[in-house]
Amino acid sequence: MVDLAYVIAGSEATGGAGLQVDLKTFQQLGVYGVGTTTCIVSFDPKNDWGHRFFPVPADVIADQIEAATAAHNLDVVKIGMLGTPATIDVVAEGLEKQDWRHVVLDPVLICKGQEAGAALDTDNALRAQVLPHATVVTPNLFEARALSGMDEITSVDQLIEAARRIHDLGPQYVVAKGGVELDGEDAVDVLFDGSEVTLLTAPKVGNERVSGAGCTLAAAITAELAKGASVADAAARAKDFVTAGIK
Ligand code: PXL
Repeated sequence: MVDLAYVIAGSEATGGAGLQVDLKTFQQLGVYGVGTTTCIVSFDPKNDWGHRFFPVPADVIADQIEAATAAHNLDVVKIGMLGTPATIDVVAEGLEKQDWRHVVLDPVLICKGQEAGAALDTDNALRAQVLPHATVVTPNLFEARALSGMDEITSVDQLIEAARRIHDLGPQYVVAKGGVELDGEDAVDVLFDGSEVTLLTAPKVGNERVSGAGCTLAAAITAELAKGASVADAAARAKDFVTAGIK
C-alpha cells in the first residue's frame, strides 16, 4: 500500500514555496500527495517583485476538500498558507468533518500582498480555529513571536519559552524554528512535546533565509508521519532533508 499525504496550501508561482514544494517533497520522500489550493501567489515586477495574492473562493476550496477526501483515505494533512478569514473558516470546517491522525500546521502568518489590518484578522482566526486542530505546529521565529505574544526571541531559551506558550494554545507538538535568525554557528530548532524539549541542530548553511525552507520542513514532517514515523523521528529526518536541500 502506498502512503498518502494531503496538503491544503497556496500556490506560489515560482515553485520555490507553497503547494508545489509540498507535493514535490512528498514525492521525494516516497509519499503520494493530494493537494487543495487555497490561494494563488504571484509577484509584481513593477513593485520589486512584491507579493500578489489571490484567494480561491471559499466554496471552491470546500469543493476541493470534499473531492480529495472522498477520493482517498487521507489521515495526515499539512496546512500551509490560508490567507483570509473566509478561507480559515472553510478549512477549519473541512478538518472537523473527519478524524485525522496528524494535522501539521505551518502557520504562515504574513504575506506581503496583504494589508496589515486583514493580516491581523487572519492571524486571530488561525489561532482560534486551526491551531487547536494541529497535532504539530511549525512556527518560524516571527510566527513564534506572534503566536506566543512574546516581544522578542533572541536566544534558544526564549525560543523554548515561546514553544511552551504555543503548546498551551492546543497543539500536541511545537517545532519552533530559529533557523538562521538566532546568533551562533548552528541553525537551531526546538521540538517541544508538552514535557520534553529536544533541540534540532545543524551547522548554518550561509546566513540568508531560504525561500521555501519552512514549507519543505513541514511537508517533510508530514510525509514521514504519513509513513508511520513518530513526531520526534519525523522532525529529525525533516531537519536533515531541509539542510540537504539548502546545501
Ligand atoms: O514561504 C511561505 C509561503 C507559503 N505559501 C505560499 C507563499 C509563501 C511565500 O511567499 O507564497 C503560497
